[in-house]
Amino acid sequence: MKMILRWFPFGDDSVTLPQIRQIPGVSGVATCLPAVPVGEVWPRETLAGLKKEINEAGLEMEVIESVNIHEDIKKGLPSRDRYIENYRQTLRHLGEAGIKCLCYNFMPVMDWARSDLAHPLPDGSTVLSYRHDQVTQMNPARIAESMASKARGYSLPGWEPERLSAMASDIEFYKSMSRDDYWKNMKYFLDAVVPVAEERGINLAIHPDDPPWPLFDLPKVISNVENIRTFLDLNPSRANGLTLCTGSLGANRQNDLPALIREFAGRGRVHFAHIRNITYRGEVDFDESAHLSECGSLDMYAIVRAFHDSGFSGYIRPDHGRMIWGERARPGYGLYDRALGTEYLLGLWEAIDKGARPGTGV
Ligand code: DNO
Repeated sequence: MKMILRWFPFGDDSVTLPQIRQIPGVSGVATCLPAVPVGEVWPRETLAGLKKEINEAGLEMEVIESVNIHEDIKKGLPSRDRYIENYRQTLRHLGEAGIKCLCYNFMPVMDWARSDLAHPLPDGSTVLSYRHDQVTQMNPARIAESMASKARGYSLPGWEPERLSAMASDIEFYKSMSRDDYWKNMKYFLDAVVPVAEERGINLAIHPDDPPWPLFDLPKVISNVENIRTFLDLNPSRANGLTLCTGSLGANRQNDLPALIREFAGRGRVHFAHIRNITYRGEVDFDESAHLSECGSLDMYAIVRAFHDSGFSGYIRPDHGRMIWGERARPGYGLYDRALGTEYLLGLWEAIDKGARPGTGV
């Protein structure tokens, strides 16, 4: 297992590489090239320059989060082949840059959604929160506006400005598409990119839908044990795997996270873990919370233990943290609470690991 932190390059992050280097137990970062328009090839020179910068700071660049997928691929339009070819070329460049794991998502129109990016908690911190009625009462453009207004000037991953203008018409488009066709488009994409990923030694790790239920009637397909099984069977290669995000999948109370982890990590199909806690505020409402079990509704010990017992050897990152101690950062991605979360997760891991090996435990 390797512990990493998400980091945004080219000055679009309040957190610096030297700061990340000082978090005990963190070996590298998950990063991206935010300036490349969705669908275009990621240039090998830019990747090489970024790798050099990260390596010189004493950290590894083995994970990318994310190379977003052009909407034409999800829609199955004839133009998809050009974008898929670009994706294949990007994978080759990522391989040359030493990337081992690529996190991406196949959510239509929008990535994650929240109703508030600075919801106050009783301890004086703020967190991302989700109130289903508020989200569904807004149209996507209003959600985007409201999220951007609380983003403190940082870009919001997955809410790139170029996607926003087409949102309303894209939502209309998907109304006429069956779930079956959506799966077919996913398989078409996977069958084209998985062989290149295999050849370049990259594990693909799809991120679950966040929240894990349909919004605006859009198809949502990576949200529970059944549809994840279906997804993995679309292309049986080990390189076709998952980012197991406990906060996303955990938002649906029906999802038994430890069981899910044991099944999919046990099959060697989880390559990346996003570990965070949430507090249920209703059937489909939640606040994000500090990582500690007692701060939220998820049992973090059971989660980390399920990863450990499954022989998980991929990457883990603490996921969104609270905004604490007066920090001003991209919502969810400050330094302080993610550093606290990292140490807590590493502490759980060490205790479980030593307990599991006779003679080294308590
Ligand atoms: C939100 C993140 C997502 C994730 C993408 C992967 O904070 O978890 O934006 O990076 O879904 O493509």
